[in-house]
Amino acid sequence: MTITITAFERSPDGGKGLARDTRVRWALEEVGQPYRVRLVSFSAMREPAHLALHPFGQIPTYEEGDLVLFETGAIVLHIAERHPGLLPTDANARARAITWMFAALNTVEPPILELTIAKLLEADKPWYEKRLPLVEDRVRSRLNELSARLGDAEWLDGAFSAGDLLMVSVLLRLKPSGILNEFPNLAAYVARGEARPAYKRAFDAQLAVNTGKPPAG
Ligand code: GTB
Repeated sequence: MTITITAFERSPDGGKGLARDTRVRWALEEVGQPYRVRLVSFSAMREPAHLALHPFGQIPTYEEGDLVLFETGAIVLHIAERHPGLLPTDANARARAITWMFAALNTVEPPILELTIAKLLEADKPWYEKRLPLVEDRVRSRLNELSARLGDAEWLDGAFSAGDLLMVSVLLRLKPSGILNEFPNLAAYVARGEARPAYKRAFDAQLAVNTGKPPAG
């Protein structure tokens, strides 16, 4: 059955792979499932046709026959449950990998998002300079804990899983801040994720949309 996802017609990051369709593309590339991409403009996202797919008028969405999904975490979990490659077969290891998916989205991403939003929307506010170090320290505190848990392991719990896919995706948002480099094992972990052929294919595909140039190779 054909899989169709939605992505920004023009991503605000110009193709740095930070919009959440990259996470879904990456998951589909990891499991080797072909997919189509329907590009949507900001105005089309508010239209009834898109709101029928996504109640909050956002991307990404996922369509497969009669099934329509929104929320990146749910989409990646669906892909991982339907196709081998992103979740272990052992029940306990599978449950732990899913735990890492939730940890990435519910525990690690919120302070990172707060930092992104502060830099994007609050830089002209009188209290910005005073607040920024507090927000950055909340990120550092989470990274410190994550770094301690990862140690010198390659991935969070055994083989690469959907938990790593989401954790790497979340940490990638920190690259421009330089904070990631304060944690060499996390920086290396992110680099390992970015080096995966499936990630490269996903990244190149979303970059091609945003630059108008076809993916290399
Ligand atoms: N919880 C939802 C999910 O995980 O799927 C959140 C989805 C979401 O935030 N979608 C964003 C969106 O559609 C795009 S990814 N925004 C438009 C709107 O809400 O009207 C967030 C995003 C956008 C842009 C960048 N960037 O340019 O760097 C990074 C991340």
